[in-house]
Amino acid sequence: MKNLSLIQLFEQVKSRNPYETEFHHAVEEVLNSLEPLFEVEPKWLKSGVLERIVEPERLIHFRVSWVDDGGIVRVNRGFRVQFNSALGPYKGGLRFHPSVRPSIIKFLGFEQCFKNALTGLPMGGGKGGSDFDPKGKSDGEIMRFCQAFMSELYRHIGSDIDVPAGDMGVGAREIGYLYGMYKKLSNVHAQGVLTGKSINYGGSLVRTQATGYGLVYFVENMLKDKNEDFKGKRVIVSGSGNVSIYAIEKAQELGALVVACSDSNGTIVDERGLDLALIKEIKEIKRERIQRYCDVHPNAIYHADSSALYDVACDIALPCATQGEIQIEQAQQLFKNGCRFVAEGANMPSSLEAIQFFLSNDVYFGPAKAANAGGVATSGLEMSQNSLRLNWTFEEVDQRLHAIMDQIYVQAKQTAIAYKDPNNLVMGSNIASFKRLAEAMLAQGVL
Ligand code: NDP
Ligand code: 2IT
Repeated sequence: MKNLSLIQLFEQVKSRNPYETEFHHAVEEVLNSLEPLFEVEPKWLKSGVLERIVEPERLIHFRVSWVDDGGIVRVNRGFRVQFNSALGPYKGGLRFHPSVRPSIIKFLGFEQCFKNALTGLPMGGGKGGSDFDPKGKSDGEIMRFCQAFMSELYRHIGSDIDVPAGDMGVGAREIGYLYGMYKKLSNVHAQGVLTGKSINYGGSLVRTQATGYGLVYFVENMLKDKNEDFKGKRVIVSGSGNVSIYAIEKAQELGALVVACSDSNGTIVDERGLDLALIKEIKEIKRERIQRYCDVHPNAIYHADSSALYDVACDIALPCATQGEIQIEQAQQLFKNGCRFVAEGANMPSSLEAIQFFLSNDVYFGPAKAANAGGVATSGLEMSQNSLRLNWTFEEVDQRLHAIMDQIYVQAKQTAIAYKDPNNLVMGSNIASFKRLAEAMLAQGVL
C-alpha cells in the first residue's frame, strides 16, 4: 500500500479491531488492490465510503445454552455480523467450528459483501456462526444446539432482513433444525428466511452442488483463456466436505484426474483417481475420517498431515477446506511441482504472501470472492424461487449458476485488463465489486 490515506485507514482498522488478524488480512487485501482504481477515480477516497465499508453495520454476540446427552449444561457463543445492506438483505452462511470468534466472522462477513456484489444479485453481506464443535455430537445434540442457537437468532433475521445459510459444519440437516425452530418461534412459514433448505420445504435443486460446481465453472473460464481445458489435468482438492465433494464431481465429469483430497486429520492420494462415491459415503453419510478410504482402496496412500496435500504434483489446485491453508511454503511447493492454476473454493485459504507469490510467478490465480461465489449465487436463486413459490428444474438452476460464474469471470478479467494487470483477478474482482457496492452506498446517503 502506497497511498497515505489508505495506510491511515488500515492502521485505524487494526487499532479498532486489535488481534483480529483474519479480519485485518481480508481488509488489507481489498485496500491494496483498490489503489489502481483510486489513482483514476480519486473521488472514492473523499467519499467516506471506505471508512464505512470496513465497519460492520451491526455485530450480534449471544449466549447459546443447551443440554448434552449426558444432561450437562453446555454454553457456546453465537454470532451474526450484519455487515452491509446497501445491495439487499444481509446474506451469508453460518459456520459451526471451534475456531469461530469475532475475527473469523468479521473477515467472512467483509468478504461476503464483495462476493455477493459480484453475483449481480440483490444481496447484502452477512455471516454468523458459533464456536460449537459438531464433531462427535449425536443427532439429538445437533438438533438441541440448533434450536438453542435459533432461539436468539430468530429475532434478528427475516426474508427481507437477513438470510443465513450453511458454511463449515452447517449443511441441510442443520438448516432443517434451524428452520423448524424459526417457524415455531415466529409462527410464520417464511421460506425465504434461510437458504440451503431441503427440496421438500422450499430448497433449491443444485444448492448442495453449487459452490463446488461453480468453482469448476470459474476454472473452466480460467483454462479457456489459456487455451486449455480440464481433460487429463491432474487436480488436487483440499478438504472433503460440501465444497470439495462437488468440485471433485464436476472436475471428474469434465475429464480431470483428481488424485488427492484431505480432511483436518490427513491427506489421501489415489493415483488412479479418487473414488468419489466412497468419499461421499464416508463424509456425507457416515461422517467419518477420510483415512477410511484406504480400508476400501489399500493402494491409496494416507498421510496423517493435511498439508501433505500440497506436496502432491498437480496442474490445478483447488483449496476447498479452510482459511490459511496455503502459506508461502505450500505456494512454493505447488509451483515447484508444476501447478499452474489455483482457485479458491474455501474463503481466504491463501495468505497474502502466497497470493503475491502466485501472481508474480505466473500461476493463474482465482480468488475466493469470485471463484466460490456459486454457493451464495444459488442461495440467491433459492430466494427467488421462494418469492415466486415455484421450483425450477435442476437444469434450469444449473444453467443460471453457470451463467453467473461466467459473468463473474468476465467482470474480473475485464476489470483486470482495464487496470493493466490482465492476469490479476484479485484486483479485477476487488475493483469490480467495490464499484458496485460503493455506488449503491453513495446513492443511499450517509447511513
Ligand atoms: P464442510 O464443513 O462441509 O467441510 C469442510 C472440510 O474441510 C471438511 O472435510 C473438513 O475436515 C476440512 N477441513 C477443515 N479444516 C481443515 C484443515 N485445517 N485441513 C484440511 N482440511 C480441513 O464445509 P464447506 O465445504 O461448506 O466449506 C469449506 C470452505 O468453503 C470454507 O472455507 C467455507 O467458508 C467455504 N465456502 C463454503 C460455501 C458453502 O456453500 N458451503 C460457499 C462458499 C465458500 P473435517 O471433516 O476433518 O473437519
Ligand atoms: O461463504 C459463502 O459464500 C457461503 N457460505 C454461502 C452463503 C450463502 O448464503 O449461501
